[in-house]
Amino acid sequence: MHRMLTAVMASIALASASAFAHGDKRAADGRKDAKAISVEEKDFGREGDPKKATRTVRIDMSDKMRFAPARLTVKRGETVKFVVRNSGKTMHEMVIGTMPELKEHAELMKKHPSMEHDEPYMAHVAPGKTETIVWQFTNAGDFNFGCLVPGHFEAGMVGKITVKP
Ligand SMILES: [Cu+2]
Repeated sequence: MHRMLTAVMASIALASASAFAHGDKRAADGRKDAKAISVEEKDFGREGDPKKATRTVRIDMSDKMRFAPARLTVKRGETVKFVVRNSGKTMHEMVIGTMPELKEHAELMKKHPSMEHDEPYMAHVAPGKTETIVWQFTNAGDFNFGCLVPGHFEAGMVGKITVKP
């Protein structure tokens, strides 16, 4: 996969982080939407087609280190458009995943705080800004989302998504 090449080169500098080589999906002009929808399948689903989003969920992130709402329930197969707003004064991010993945990733972020990564299941949101994630939940189960800015996850910036069969 050619788009992995830059990530592979970057991971030479971050050899210990190679398991987390994040592909840069942005086009040369920086537009995230210039790329096709990823077909990569995760336990917690896959990138959704914005045209097929059946539901919009607004998530607020604050300097109280909380997501609001922090819990939601979706149906298996549902494509959700998350509109993620940062109402705080520091950087926050929403990263969807399984709890073990998020914990591992949070540890990695502490070691490499400036690590750049961009995947369809994450939104890095500057203060006062709003970003979107479109995600299709293809498996039933309990999943999570967290802010992996160093210290935030540990401070309780974590949420739960229940996917019903
Ligand atoms: Cu945060």
